Amino acid sequence: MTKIVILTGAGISAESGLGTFRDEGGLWSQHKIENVATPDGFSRDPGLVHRFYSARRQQAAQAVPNAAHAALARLERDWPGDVVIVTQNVDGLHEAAGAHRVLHMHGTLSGALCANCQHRWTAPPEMTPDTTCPACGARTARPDVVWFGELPYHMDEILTHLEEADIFVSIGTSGQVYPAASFVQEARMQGAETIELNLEPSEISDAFTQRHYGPASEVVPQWVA
Ligand code: BJW
Repeated sequence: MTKIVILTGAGISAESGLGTFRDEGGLWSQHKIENVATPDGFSRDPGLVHRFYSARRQQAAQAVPNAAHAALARLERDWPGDVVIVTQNVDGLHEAAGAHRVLHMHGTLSGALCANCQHRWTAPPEMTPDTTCPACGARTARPDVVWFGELPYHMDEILTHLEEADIFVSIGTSGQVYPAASFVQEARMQGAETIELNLEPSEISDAFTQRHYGPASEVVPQWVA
């Protein structure tokens, strides 16, 4: 049974209207990473960080999956072997398209996490520094996402999937953020075929044995077909 492990990044959701990070006009050209995507930035100005994530949460709630998300959900349903999607994305578009085996390594916009007692709950559309934790009552609610310097979620499970992968596919990610950027090497070490599907060659495109470039809504359905 052939096992396919798929890594997705912001590029797969770009055609659903959600901005990428590092493309021209992307989120990191409008906001300083150290202010909105680090624990220190949150400590300095939680209001700014909550505004950044509340706006993205509301935007993601309006977004609909595109043909690339739909193709992966179809692959998961129809493939006779195993298909696992590891996403760096915090939107819920893979699930909205019908995928079930999705590991959100950088968390989700729909989640809230208490920095005091680690309780998790569904985030309201808008959070502020006054949002209280329903478990401990502290005003220490934060988005349940993974910032720089924090350990991504599901790492043990992801590494096991990579060890078992026959095919590793990377879709819509710039290959600039670790540990996701090293997954292709992990998969290669196990002898997997490695495929990059992206708008353009990424920072790590040389590591892939097959490469196809173009918008995800075109190259992903073509690859799945
Ligand atoms: C299209 C398209 C279309 C456009 N169709 N394609 C020095 C060396 C090595 C590592 C480090 C280092 N210093 C620090 C580190 C570690 C650090 C890191 O990687 N830093 C780098 C900047 C160097 N990493 C961490 O801190 C991570 N934790 C960690 O390492 O813990 C230690 C550890 C881990 C494991 C084992 C043991 C120990 C945590 C990283 C957290 C990243 N968080 C963010 C924010 C999440 C919440 C949120 O969404 O706000 O995650 S940052 C941001 O980048 C977000 C993304 O998931 C992530 C990756 O971005 P992505 O998805 O690749 O987007 P872009 O914009 O970069 O690229 C889009 C791509 O799509 C482009 O290629 C386009 O061409 C393409 N595209 N339109 C197809 N239509």
